[in-house]
Amino acid sequence: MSERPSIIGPDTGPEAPFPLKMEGKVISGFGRGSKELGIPTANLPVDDALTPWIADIDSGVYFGYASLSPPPATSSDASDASDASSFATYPMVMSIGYNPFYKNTVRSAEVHILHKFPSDFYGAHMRLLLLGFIRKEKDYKSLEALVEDINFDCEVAKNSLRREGWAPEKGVVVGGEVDGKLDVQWLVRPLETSS
Ligand code: ADP
Ligand code: RBF
Ligand code: MG
Repeated sequence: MSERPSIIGPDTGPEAPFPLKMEGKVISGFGRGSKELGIPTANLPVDDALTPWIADIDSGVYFGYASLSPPPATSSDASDASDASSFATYPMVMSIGYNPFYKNTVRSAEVHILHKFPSDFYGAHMRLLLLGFIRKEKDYKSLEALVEDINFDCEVAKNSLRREGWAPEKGVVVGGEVDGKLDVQWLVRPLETSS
């Protein structure tokens, strides 16, 4: 694998055109067994009308934060803010594109959340705050090479997000250690109920 940076962007925080926002309900993907590879990806519908920027950005790998409502229950959850109406926030890596390895004909948006969940969350409302671009999407000679690159993407995201300029205040990100300055209000604001 060719050398690539293990951290993205200046310490001060995200730069234009970021942050970019996207939200929707988690749908079934291509069912290719990403989960069996250890990299489940929560898919969102790609709707150019709701997210006009998506048609204009490069296909490739992005990173940032995802929030989920309702977040799947975890055994250590008793005291945190994960009731049915609130959002929990996690670091994520995301692929936007045609997955040349699989030669898709429609553009997909799929998110691997850097957190181990005890159960699936199809149908949950997911919000995404994209903060940076890691690399363009590639074709691969083998599944192993694809998985190796994705695992490196996860490390890049973790390294990049654990800086003050890229992290919200402590307590907001599940498992987060950094007390940062990033505004993630959009991710956790209450869902608008259609009435
Ligand atoms: P699909 O082809 O339906 O997208 P995947 O094998 O990619 O199937 O699995 C995705 C599903 O796994 C998500 O929709 C979600 O419900 C669940 N899931 C569990 N853990 C994670 C995680 N850490 N990141 C993303 N999705 C996860
Ligand atoms: N698919 C590709 O064909 N090329 C890529 O470069 C690529 N990069 C990805 C990066 C990340 C972080 C993720 C989560 C997925 C990526 N995918 C890519 C999509 C991958 O093919 C898809 O998740 C499969 O379902 C994995 O089996
Ligand atoms: Mg998926």
